Amino acid sequence: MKPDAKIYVAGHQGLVGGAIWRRLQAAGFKNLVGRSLPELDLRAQAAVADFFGRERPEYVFLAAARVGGIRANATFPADFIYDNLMIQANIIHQAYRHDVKKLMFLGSSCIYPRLCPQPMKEDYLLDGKLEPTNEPYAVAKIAGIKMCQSYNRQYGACFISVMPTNLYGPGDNFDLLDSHVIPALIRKFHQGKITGAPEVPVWGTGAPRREFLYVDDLADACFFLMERYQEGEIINIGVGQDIQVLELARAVAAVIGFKGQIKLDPAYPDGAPRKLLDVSRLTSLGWQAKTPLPEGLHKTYDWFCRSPWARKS
Ligand code: GFB
Repeated sequence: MKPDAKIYVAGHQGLVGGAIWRRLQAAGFKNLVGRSLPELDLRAQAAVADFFGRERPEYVFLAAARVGGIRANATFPADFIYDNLMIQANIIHQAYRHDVKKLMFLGSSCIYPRLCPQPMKEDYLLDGKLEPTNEPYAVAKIAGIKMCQSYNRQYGACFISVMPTNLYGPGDNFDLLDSHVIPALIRKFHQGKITGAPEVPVWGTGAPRREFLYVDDLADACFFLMERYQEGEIINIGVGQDIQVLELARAVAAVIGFKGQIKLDPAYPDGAPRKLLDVSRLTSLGWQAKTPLPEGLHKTYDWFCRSPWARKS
């Protein structure tokens, strides 16, 4: 990408899009385009066509999506499949129609089968049944991958798909019910600390294992791959290490200074037993995550304390 290239970051106010925007700015790109939801509803076909016609971006990062944690996915399956299918179909199709030079589609590690071998290689896509708590979201993301590959094959487009592992960091959603595990735990332990609660609930059995990538590392990997990766094959982005949910809860409690008990609540679902990505394709290209989990948790907690979320606690 040339320094004056026009780059559209779809979802630039979200966790991922915001981090990609910061990374591009740090690299000196000034011709960045973003639209908030009130300015442009990406589910609306005509509005997206009109936007591409006016702006004519040369590069697109497709980081706009409806996202949420295990409970949000299980509670709003229609929203997760509809919004994501519409957003990505509109953007991918208009990127083709308006000769976008390169597009990056951001997927998710939940595209892989629930019980596939660990760590999960890119080749395991569509090898088995998906995790039921997020199947509609995963199906939408798989459709996005297949759209990119189909436009490459039929029209010679350059649309690449990257699969990030579970993410966290500044700008995350800290809603107690609909967020992912790290922001939920940060807010719960913070509340527990300031109210002096004797215990804080942690959903599920605490046994599942997850891999967590700091969002600025993800943005760095996306920038790296946008410059260097041209293949139609998907590529995983992760750290190559995972942690049990109970261990994670202890680590978050330690960062925050919560001294009470952790109370597991098995009435809530565990979701997939383990999600660890095989990142050898990415490391062989020369990229590696930089932020260890404790450092990322500290940075995220600092951000949380300065955000309006802390005042809601
Ligand atoms: O982060 P999370 O919602 O995502 O949950 P998934 C991860 C694990 O943490 C699950 C447990 O085993 C949860 O039961 N957990 C413990 C909690 N306490 C909490 C809590 O207070 N809040 C939350 N949210 N979890 C999502 C998918 O699955 O991961 C999405 O539903 C997406 O589609 C995303 O792929 C990355 O890893 O289970």
